[in-house]
Amino acid sequence: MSQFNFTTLGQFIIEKQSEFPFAKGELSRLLRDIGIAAKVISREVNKAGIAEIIGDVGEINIQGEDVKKLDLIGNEMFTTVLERGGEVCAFASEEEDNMVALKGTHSKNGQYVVCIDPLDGSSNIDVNVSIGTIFSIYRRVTSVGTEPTLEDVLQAGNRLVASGYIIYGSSTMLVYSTGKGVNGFTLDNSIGEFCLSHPNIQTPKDGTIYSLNEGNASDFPEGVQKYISWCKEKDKETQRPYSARYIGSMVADLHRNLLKGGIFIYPPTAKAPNGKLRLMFECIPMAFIVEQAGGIATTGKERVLDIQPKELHQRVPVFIGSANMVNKALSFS
Ligand code: AHM
Ligand code: MG
Repeated sequence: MSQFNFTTLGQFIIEKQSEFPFAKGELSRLLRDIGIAAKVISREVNKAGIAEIIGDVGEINIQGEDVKKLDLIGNEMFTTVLERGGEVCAFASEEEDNMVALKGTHSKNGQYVVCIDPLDGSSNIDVNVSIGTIFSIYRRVTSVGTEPTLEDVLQAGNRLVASGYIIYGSSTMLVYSTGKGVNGFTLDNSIGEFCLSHPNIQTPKDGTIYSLNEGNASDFPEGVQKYISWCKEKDKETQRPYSARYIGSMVADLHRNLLKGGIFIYPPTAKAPNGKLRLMFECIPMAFIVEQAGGIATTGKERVLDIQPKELHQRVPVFIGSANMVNKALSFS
């Protein structure tokens, strides 16, 4: 293939629009806007080390600007881009207590609702370890032109229109799905474009990686403790012992497991009896991607995408990843 024969995210989105016969282009524009926000956040993430040199968070830097936390920058970036785009009427963010009705000129007429975790893996920001952005898109349930309500946001994952994530790692990648498979794009900084690098991602049915915060093991349910012990046993046929890999950034942990095959678990613990991860901002969007790639995502009791959310910041336990590995883990409980 010629080195000039690449597909950018923008081109790909437009090509795929024909798969939705009645699409008028709003979703395409929205996805393009998310891609733009991702590029700006990627730039800011790459500057993070330098920002520290010129001022600490909460201080005024030498240019007289407030030094903001990266997660707040991400939140502001998305609010601005979505408000200007006009396709979105309401937005909910891990950084905001309540749903935000957007105030752009066309926002009330927007058909879509976006949930976002602008910068996930916050404990890794200051130490140059991969972090990510997670997004999900729903169609509003209230009438276009009216004030959006919480009902527009609190929708089960099985009603998702699209979801995706951006990983700020050794390179920046955007991975998304509109329910017809999963595609991954790598940011080529030299041309400032996300280029299709991982078409039609399928996650292996089996894998040899288990990812969870084992420091909490004494607090885990018995079934999870037994599963971890099983992962560490020697067995040639099932390629055990498995490898333990845990970054502490959900996006990075799941991205690796998606490509290589693996299981990620955040079970209930004494400190977090419903698990730590948020249903709307982390579990649903990642579950959609993993299922679209052929994997499984469950709380241990039910499919993540079938949960009817009760509140914005609801937390749930999660077992997510390669189908055979998740089923095996569940067989211990
Ligand atoms: P955050 O939203 O405050 O960044 O927390 C979410 C992160 C996930 O990315 C990651 O999977 C998890 O917290 C790690 O938690 P722990 O440090 O308890 O292992
Ligand atoms: Mg988060």
